Amino acid sequence: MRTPLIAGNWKMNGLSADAVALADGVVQRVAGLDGIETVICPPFVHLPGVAGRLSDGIHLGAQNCADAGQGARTGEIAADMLADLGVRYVILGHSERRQFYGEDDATIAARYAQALGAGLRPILCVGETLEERDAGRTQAVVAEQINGVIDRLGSDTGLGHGVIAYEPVWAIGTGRTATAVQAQGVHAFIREILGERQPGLADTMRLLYGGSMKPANAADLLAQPDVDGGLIGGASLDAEDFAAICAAA
Ligand code: 3PY
Repeated sequence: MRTPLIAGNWKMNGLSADAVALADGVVQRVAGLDGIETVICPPFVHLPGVAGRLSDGIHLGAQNCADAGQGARTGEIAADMLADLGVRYVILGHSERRQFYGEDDATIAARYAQALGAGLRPILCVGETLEERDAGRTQAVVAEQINGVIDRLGSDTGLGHGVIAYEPVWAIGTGRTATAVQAQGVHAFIREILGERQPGLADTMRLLYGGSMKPANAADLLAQPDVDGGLIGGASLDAEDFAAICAAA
């Protein structure tokens, strides 16, 4: 039995007062919901402010972590610094990181290892571009992104501590969403990959759908047997919308 997980990716939005108000709004609406786990991932600078507002079952997440431990890495944030603030989850390999900051499977794997070392739970994002989907390469791309991380982690991967988010790039920030059938198809394929890598993992690892999930389409997506939750972009900036998605999980 996989507990549904709904994570809000606030991206680079909000000043400190906005972050606290949004966190309060989410806690107010979501705290009473049983049987689901909720994560909110504010920008780094708002983590301490938001940390003080959360309640049971609502966890703190970060949007990235460094690919190395503390030291000479100007502008980066080490995984243990996040753990120290009470962060439990960390998004890794989001398509915006791959697209705008050149992150590839090697750096994402290094970040993943750092996250595990600090006791964080990585949310590994994978997904194809529209060109790749149109060329029939969705499965190849997703498999390459997952195996590209697992292969670099070595034998005791600790993969089961993490979560995978399937986020088709063409559905991120575009308002377009994969249909429930498209999402289910890729999620089922990801379970196959996991089963081949580690027996048992296919049944236990949670797979989230991300890419313009909103109250209007959440129930349909979340009803799919291999969709265990969502990584929510724009709709996570509205406490009511985010809570409605949580309620649908
Ligand atoms: C989106 O829904 O746009 C996202 O990028 C979620 O991470």
